[in-house]
Amino acid sequence: MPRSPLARDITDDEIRTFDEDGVVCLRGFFSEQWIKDMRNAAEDCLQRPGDLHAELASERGEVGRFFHDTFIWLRNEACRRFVFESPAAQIAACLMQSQKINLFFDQWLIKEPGTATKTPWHHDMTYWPIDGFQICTLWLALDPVTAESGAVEYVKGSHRWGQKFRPASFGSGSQYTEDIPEVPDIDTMRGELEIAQFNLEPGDCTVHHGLLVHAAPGNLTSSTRRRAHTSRWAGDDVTFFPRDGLQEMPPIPPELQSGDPIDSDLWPRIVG
Ligand SMILES: O=C(O)CCC(=O)C(=O)O
Repeated sequence: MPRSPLARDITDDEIRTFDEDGVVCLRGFFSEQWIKDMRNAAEDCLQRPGDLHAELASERGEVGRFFHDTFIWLRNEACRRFVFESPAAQIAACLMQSQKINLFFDQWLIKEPGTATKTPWHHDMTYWPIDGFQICTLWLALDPVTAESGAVEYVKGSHRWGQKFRPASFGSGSQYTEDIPEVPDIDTMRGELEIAQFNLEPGDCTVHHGLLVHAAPGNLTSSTRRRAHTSRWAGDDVTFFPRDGLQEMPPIPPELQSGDPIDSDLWPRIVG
């Protein structure tokens, strides 16, 4: 399938920022047409959620709606086109300096106005049955995003702490059982850390590393929706690493063995 060319080259500065800080904000790479198509896809999925969706505010007994769903590309045509044809995979390849890129999965993280639910401090890698360092998430804003409406906060440089933390549940689940330390109490450490948070316009995105510690406030006081589509991308060094007590996923292709590259129908190669 044809992929949209990048609106401009990713600069050396942006590659360095992603490498050193673990997060970079990129503006203007996604056209108005992508925003329109993905907004329509969001409405479709909010009305017809998939088997892996969750209503996280309700699960926590909190006000508002925090909608989460994953592997949407498998059933929604616009999301399928987005992961195969939008600039997202190419951006991931450039930032991670990777020859090949596999889609790991895509996800909605939608916080409607009046939602109290915060996203807990966590990093992504330990939720997933993979190993390696070249893994990132592209978080695409479909609405204007501010601290008030739930802009994600990122602890700069935490992807290089050399530590893996036990996943924190976004809802009421308790499936995360891996015997590794919990994320430290970042809120009490704010004075010692550098924390990045970006105001975004629709079509802007952030790209963060799979080991970067991050969290997000609720969307309690703004009157703006916070519809985000995330796509998770794996590079050259990522291999299959199954463990117990991880994020729920569709059935994993039986041919994959621990230590294999993840190329498969579930995790298709998009670049390279
Ligand atoms: O959007 C959020 O609330 C959290 C984002 C996040 O955890 C992620 O993209 O990995």
